[in-house]
Amino acid sequence: IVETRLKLMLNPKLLDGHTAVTPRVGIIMGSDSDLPVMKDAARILNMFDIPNEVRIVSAHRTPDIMFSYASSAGERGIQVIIAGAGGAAHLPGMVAALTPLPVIGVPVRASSLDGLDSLLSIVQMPRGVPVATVAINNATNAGLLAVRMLGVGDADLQARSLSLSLFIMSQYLEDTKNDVL
Ligand code: RP5
Repeated sequence: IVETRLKLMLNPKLLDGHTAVTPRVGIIMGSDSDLPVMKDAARILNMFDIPNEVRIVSAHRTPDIMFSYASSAGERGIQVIIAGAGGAAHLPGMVAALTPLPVIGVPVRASSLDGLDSLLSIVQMPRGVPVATVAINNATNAGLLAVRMLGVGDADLQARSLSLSLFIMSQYLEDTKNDVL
């Protein structure tokens, strides 16, 4: 595990789906243990061919990297940041304090408190530093919200993102049909 973590930190591009294109969305997370949850955001963006990058950036373990990532993201062409973290989940809020870009926070269920700690750490931001918080472990919604942000002024992207939302909801209704009958 340690070797994999080191490899990802030294070669962050190993995580990317689109390496040749300028990413429009940055998907960051406090640990590679958040990846199984956070990959859903990348999956949604990839469905729309929206270039994205995935990085491990920890507010606590690598504060310098977090600072330079957040303060340079806009200059590099990033338009939306999706930040996931668990436990004392300070990453989305600290990033939002360093960039004018919209930040979407994903509370990751990582500890014995079942994700409530992550949710409260991310959602209870002070006035003036906005973070759009999605449900615990719901990186799919973070991806969809990023698509909707990028879709402002882009009717085609708006129509496609609505279709995908409707499709996901219809799947959910299908999956839960037996629970209500
Ligand atoms: C947070 O602590 C991370 O975002 C992760 O959700 C949690 C546990 O991290 P690891 O100990 O698995 O690296 O900073």
